[in-house]
Amino acid sequence: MTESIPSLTESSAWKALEAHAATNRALHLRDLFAQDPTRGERLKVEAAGVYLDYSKNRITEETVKLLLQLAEESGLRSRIDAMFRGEKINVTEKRAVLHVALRAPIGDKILVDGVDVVPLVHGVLDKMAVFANSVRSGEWKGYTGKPIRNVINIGIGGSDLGPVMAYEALRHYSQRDLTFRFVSNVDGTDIAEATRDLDAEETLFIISSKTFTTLETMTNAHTARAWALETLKHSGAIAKHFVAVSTNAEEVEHFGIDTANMFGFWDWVGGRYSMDSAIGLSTMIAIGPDNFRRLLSGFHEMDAHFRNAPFERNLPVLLGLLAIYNNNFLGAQSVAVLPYEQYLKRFPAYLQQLTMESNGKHVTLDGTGVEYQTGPIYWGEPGTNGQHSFYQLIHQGTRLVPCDFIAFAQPLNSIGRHHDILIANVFAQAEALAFGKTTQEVEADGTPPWLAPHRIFDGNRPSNTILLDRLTPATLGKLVALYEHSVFTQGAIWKIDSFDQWGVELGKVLAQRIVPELESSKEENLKHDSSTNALIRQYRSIQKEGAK
Ligand code: G6Q
Repeated sequence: MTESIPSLTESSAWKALEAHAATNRALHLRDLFAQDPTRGERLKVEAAGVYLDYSKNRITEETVKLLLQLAEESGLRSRIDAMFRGEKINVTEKRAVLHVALRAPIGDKILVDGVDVVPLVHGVLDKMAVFANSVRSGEWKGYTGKPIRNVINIGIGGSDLGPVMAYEALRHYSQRDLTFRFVSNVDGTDIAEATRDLDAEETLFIISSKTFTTLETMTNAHTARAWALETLKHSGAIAKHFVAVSTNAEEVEHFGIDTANMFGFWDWVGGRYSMDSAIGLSTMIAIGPDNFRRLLSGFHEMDAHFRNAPFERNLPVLLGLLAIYNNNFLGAQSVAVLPYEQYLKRFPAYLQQLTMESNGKHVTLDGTGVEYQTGPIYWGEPGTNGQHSFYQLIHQGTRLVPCDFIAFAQPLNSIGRHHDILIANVFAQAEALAFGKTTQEVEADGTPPWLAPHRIFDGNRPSNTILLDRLTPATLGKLVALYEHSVFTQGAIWKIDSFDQWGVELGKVLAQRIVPELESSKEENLKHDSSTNALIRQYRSIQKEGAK
């Protein structure tokens, strides 16, 4: 039982923000910029090598003041301290939330139930480094004596999205003679395509699963084992071709993996917050232990900034507060994440889980239904591709879609004018969204009156621009931590548990019930609703036809 908590909507800051937003609705970014020529230089924060321009939001200094007041009144400061102290702030699962301990430097002390976890974290990192180096150097041999050339991570959700995003993001730094693949879906196509052109003698599987009981992962792991044994024949080969990342040693052993080749983590690491734990083993093999430590130091730099910087200069706090303003006071339902960096092509998918699994909640910590919108929908694609597909709706549609533009000043592949063109586009998009194109401007172009309405851009569409110097392991760590803590900030203000995920349970349970019904040839009484029953019958009859 958790004690009841005060209503957010009754707080004076919330009420003041409601009144403020009502009067501010008439403001246009064109006017805000015209009235204050230094706005773009002032409404920005630069810290930990990250430049956040938030001036193109529909806000004034009063808005920021009220949002900061909301943060104070919501007890954000004490929530941050509680997380860093290792308190069990994941109340429904009675767990500490300590992904920040995964990147704490040696010498820091973070206690969970009286035990300092920092040496444990570094112990696992060291073990990962030895293993990663032996695979990278070719010293680790497969069962038939060949070095490993292919690494396949099998995992799903938090045990997949972080590794695949980080691999893609840091591909520039990866050892190019190794092939990396990521299998997550229980759809057999995923594992079939991942293995079809590989030689089992040169392939290493990393079975990444915190619980080691997840249906999709275990189904894929067993298929991988059968695939490997088809070539390698002997069960003794498993020890050379399968390693595990898990918290469940018993199940790992049961699967047949030597626990000497198991890399552990802890129940205080949530799946979607685990890419920098042993779940990052594939990342470490790809980029090497030194780069992995640089990634961790980037995370840590943002952690320290989040913990120590005053809220008015605190990047994650501001990003979170702006998201709250757009969501709760301007009625925006989503946030578009638009990285202008091809290597970040999986970053929006990664953020979807981080943000939506964390903050897609309908009750507060004490179980009371919320009276306000919680987590917005995060979505996106890399620029400039998105400009030629869905940006139309962002510019001229009827919905308000706040955008987070992410860009790097220096390219990793410097080719001709590509980078200047890329960055010109990102700046231009934010400019176009904010300022639009007026009737006069359209008419001045010589547009005939009948066409003019179609060519007008209202503008006043909010965006943040996040600019970093260069995509490196360290800057990736900073970027991920920035969003992790922005999610934390929003969840703390909404008073929800950002660290549980009960919403994914029901479908899993129902699927377990339906599997045998699909496989059964008996016409037993199906006890679902009429729609589900009919779908099951239809599936069976198509299957039967196919089998003829
Ligand atoms: C993340 C979720 C979820 C989890 C997967 C995989 O926060 O808990 O996405 O990561 O369900 O779970 P396992 O790692 O236990 O296989």
